[in-house]
Amino acid sequence: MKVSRRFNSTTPAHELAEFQTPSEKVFVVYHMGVPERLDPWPLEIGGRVEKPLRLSLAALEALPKVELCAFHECAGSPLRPTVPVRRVANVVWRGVPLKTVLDMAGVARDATHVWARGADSGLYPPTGARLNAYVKDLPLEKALDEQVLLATEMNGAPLLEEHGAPLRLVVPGFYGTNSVKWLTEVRLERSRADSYFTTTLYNDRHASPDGKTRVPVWAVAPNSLIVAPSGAEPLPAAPIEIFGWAWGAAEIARVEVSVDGGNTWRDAELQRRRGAAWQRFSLAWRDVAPGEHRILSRATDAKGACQPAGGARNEVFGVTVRH
Ligand SMILES: Nc1nc2c(c(=O)[nH]1)N[C@H]1C(S)=C(S)[C@@H](COP(=O)(O)O)O[C@H]1N2
Ligand SMILES: [Mo]
Repeated sequence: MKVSRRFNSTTPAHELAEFQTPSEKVFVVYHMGVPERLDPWPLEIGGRVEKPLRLSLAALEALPKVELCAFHECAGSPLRPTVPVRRVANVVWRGVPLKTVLDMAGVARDATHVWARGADSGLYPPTGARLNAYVKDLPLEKALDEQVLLATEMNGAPLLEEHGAPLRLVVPGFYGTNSVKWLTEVRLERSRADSYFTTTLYNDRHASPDGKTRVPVWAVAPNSLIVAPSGAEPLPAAPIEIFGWAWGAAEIARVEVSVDGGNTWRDAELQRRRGAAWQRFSLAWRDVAPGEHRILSRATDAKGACQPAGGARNEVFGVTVRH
């Protein structure tokens, strides 16, 4: 395994001004390292299918492709699932819908989950575990969503090695951990994958009502961040545009902004969602008093789920600014 300079990189919120995040600002995360490129690349579709397939990259290239723009969010360290990292981007992906190849292989009637395997293996430094693959799983229903891609391109260019070249899964609406890079195998199964990264790590207890049931780190909870003002520089003269991005598995229906550390909240203007992309919010802040201010943003999705004040990876975002 190779380790690149951008291992677990995070782009600060104030650098995420563009709707489409330029590739050099897209965070890079991997657990064990970047695997050597295999040639030919072995993509297998197996398990509970009518006809197992082995597809070359050329055969995959020949299938109809889809392009879509989707937010991409890392869930943060699986060892610290309640610590927010706001490692997020908004990316244009291009590839063949996973559904196309699952239909070619024929989904068996008893299949319920898709297991996806990456070519990387080795030491996971935070726990000392040695693993023979990166394996994740998805409910079959999600895997059959036409937006789930076998992606070969990112932001209009071939995937970079560190982003999973030559082939990765992209699962819009689910945390980045599910978008398996360096994808070599897709299996249909009747249960969740019994892998280190599915059933040992990446299961939240804190997210369940009783605090004990394990909730897979799949669908992204509503979240937001403030791009400007940044806190790095003194504030310009009023009115100041407070702006940022909000995203989640469900469309965000409302973003509130506080300029007094959460005592009072104002509704921000919010763009409607396009596809699975993040949504811009903004608020003109006119009554800016001299001194220090704590600005917060809080997103609520169309199902009524709201960012909590603390204790979760999607807790309310804050930035401290001076005037
Ligand atoms: N094969 C493989 N795929 C992987 C990972 C990994 O360690 N190995 N890390 C996952 C995690 S935790 C995230 S957040 C995303 C990051 O994708 P990016 O580096 O392209 O932004 O890849 C996911 N896919
Ligand atoms: Mo991640």
